[in-house]
Amino acid sequence: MKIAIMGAMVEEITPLLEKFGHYETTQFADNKFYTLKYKNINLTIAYSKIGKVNAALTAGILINRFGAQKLLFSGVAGAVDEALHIGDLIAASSLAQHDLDITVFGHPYGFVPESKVFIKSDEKLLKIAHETADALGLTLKEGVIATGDQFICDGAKKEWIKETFNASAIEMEGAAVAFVCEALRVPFFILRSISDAADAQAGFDFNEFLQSSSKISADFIAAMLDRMV
Ligand code: 3QA
Repeated sequence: MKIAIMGAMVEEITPLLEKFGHYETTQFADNKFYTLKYKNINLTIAYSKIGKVNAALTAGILINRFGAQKLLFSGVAGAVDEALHIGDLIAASSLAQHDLDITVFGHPYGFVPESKVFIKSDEKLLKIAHETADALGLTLKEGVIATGDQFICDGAKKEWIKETFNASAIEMEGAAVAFVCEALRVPFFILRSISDAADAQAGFDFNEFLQSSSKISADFIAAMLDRMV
């Protein structure tokens, strides 16, 4: 079984590289891909760099060049749902692009012709995630994750995204990964741990909690992997 684990920033995958210790590094498309064998799994780990274009490129390479048959994303996000606090875990039930706007032609936000607004995460991977949370005694929330090429640090913008997409959390890569995986028929799972509340304080909180929340997410993904071997 070939599995890929992806993050956007180096901080998001460092806990995983440290956990596995040994890996081979391959350079491709101005990026680095870390491959290793873990039990019966051929694992490739990479961080894409920030944003939807980078995320789509890396997801495509993980699938087409490294042969990933499942893709797990680990990282941090801004909370939209007030019930989500720093360090909490949220799994995407579905994902949408909040910055995609051709509404002047009568289409809903996040929609382009021949596509759709929301992409659903793989049910089997969501089930494994909930089993993992139960086994560890952790709370794993599930909700819509909204993605766009903007670091949201503004209450009004956050409210708009919440209302328009019924989103629980926002970030900058998840929906890009989801669309690539859906088109290439690869089951995916997007996990985020909250680093900030996407409000006026978000820049400060993000810097403060990037590392700790990245670790919470990465540890959970590693535990999930152990249920998949
Ligand atoms: C933010 C990272 C990007 O990959 C998306 C973090 C956490 N809080 C968010 C928010 N709005 C949107 N996304 C997020 N990730 C990149 S900017 C910081 C780069 O600094 C999720 C996320 N409120 C690098 C050093 O210069």
